Amino acid sequence: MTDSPVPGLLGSLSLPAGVATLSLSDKAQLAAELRRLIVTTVAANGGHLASSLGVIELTIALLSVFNLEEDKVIWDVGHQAYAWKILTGRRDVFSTLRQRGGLSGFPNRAESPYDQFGVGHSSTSISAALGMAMARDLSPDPAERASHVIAVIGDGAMTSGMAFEGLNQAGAMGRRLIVVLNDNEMSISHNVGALSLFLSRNMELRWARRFRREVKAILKTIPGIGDDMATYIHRAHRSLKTVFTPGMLFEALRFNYIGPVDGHDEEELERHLRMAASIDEQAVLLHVLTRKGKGYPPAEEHPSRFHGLGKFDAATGEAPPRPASLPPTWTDIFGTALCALAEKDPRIVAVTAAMASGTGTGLIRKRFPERFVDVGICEQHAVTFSAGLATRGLRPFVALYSTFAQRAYDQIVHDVCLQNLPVTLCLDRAGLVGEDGATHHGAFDLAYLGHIPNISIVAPRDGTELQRVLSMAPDWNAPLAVRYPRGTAPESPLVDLTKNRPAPHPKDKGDLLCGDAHGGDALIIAVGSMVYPALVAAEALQKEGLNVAVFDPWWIKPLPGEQLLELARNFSRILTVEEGSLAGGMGAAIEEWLADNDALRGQHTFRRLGLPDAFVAHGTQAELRAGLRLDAAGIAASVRELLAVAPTR
Ligand SMILES: Cc1ncc(C[n+]2csc(CCOP(=O)(O)OP(=O)(O)O)c2C)c(N)n1
Repeated sequence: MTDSPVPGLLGSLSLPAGVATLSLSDKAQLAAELRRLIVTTVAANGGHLASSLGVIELTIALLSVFNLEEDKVIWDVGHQAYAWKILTGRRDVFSTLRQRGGLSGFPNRAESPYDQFGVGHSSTSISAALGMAMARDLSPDPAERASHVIAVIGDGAMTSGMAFEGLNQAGAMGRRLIVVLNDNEMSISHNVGALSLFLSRNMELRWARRFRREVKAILKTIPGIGDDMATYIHRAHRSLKTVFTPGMLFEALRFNYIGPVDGHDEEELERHLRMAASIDEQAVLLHVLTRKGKGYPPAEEHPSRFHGLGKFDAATGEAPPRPASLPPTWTDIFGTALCALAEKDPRIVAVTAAMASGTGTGLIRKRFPERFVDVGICEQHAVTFSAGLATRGLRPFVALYSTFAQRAYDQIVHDVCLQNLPVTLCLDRAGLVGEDGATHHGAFDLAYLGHIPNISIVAPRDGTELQRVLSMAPDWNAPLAVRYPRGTAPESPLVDLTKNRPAPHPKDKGDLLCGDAHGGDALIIAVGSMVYPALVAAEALQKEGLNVAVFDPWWIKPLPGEQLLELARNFSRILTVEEGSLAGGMGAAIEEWLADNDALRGQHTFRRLGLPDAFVAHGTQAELRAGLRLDAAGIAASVRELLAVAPTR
């Protein structure tokens, strides 16, 4: 017996080893208890629900068949690993999921020795597992050499080029490796692309179906033999369906294919996992069919809504109503604005990488399906595909989360910027995203874009400015990046962009939002999400008798250089504030610009607020921002400190 706060069989087990000792009926009870614990925890904390519910039996089977002290399980993306966390030593602290100081929402090597590989971004599992398999084979330790390496990857994650790069090498290397393909026919939304058609449970080659229909129609017109021939064609088509199986694809890649197996039948799963483990000297792909949201009716019914969500009522599945007074989110404003612009401009195409709802491009998909493309979890391809569109006169808007666009760095450099193509990168979730944590913060986009020639970068301070920059984008004949954070946007009256296009913002000019350009006690240069907190800070400081100006450069690249030089002449205390990495960020660029122009002199004190040279963990956005002084109180405190420092230069 344990003294776990978790009731039932789950609470009484000694984990992880106890799972393998259970009978099948006990495992069914364990699965039910896991589902309950996961639903109630996610209802209280928010998180990824439907995917985790879909792999409960698979998780129990992995723990039953493999010896986790030796064998290594690598989860792809890791958003589905909640049962894994509970069963591998984190049951009693599972209530802290995604909370500051609590469990991470993803597998994390620092959190548990059973989390063999840190994840959050998709499609890394096969490559990482293959690396581990090679290391195992080189090991002098016989126990290690006998161990198994198992990658568990979803059908959505399998659409990424990186997964195929791993498969390609794994097939050729001929190492012992198990890839479990968790096929629930869903990415966040329905899965896309030719692979998903290939894996489809009702797989029927579309060309074969059309061929049958058309040939049959012709044959029926031939008197005498037509009917017999039509029956023959019908039979031939049925046999085609059995010949073309998903296994063919993987066998062509020199994998041993097993399946498909019912991923909710514990006994079958364990039998097939054992079979997979018994195959030597060849990589095995075990194809498992699961249902996203399994066992929780609201999630089974709405798997996309329950993919990742905030708090909700566990009994009903209903989320608390959104207060009417809450301003729209940045994502909503982006989606609405892009749709309105597309209405007027037939060159506009929206491209996203499996994130239609997350990026707000679902709207344009509905309204102009022919000008919406979901490429699957393929950020690199999304960018180069957009570059191709741009060469032919179209105006692609690539909507990606800042963190996932990291994948496409070379495509942005080589395919977009080097050719100076008019692709607009729309980087959602730029800055601290909150509970998803270190893997998901949009910390680096200013640093990874800022040094690329030809690109312009804007971080609008509110919804009005977001609509302004988006309105400018179709006529911007060069690469443009727009970054905006997760959450609601301040001061965001929606403009009907089909009727009124806001005036373009002048090039090389920023906005002095408060204070006097001729001087004062201090100057705050804040951008994007940090502008409004800076204004609140300035107001508070004003009440203390301090005269603090706030400048929004509007353009992060190219910076409004002349204006900055003039401001530096008039202010000796300067604080820059941005929600992005300090290294390579806006503050660094401003400091370089001023230094290169001999504008920082002995009397200057220059300080930067932003994200440190460390990965920021999870917590609410407000907690994380406050912890890094990226809120009004922190900015005001930093200005006070700035004023207390004697000039150093
Ligand atoms: C590089 C990257 N792009 C986008 C995402 C966002 N994302 C998280 S899970 C997911 C869908 C994964 O689908 P699948 O692998 O089939 O797993 P399922 O949720 O269906 O179990 C996506 C697109 C990500 N994590 N990483």
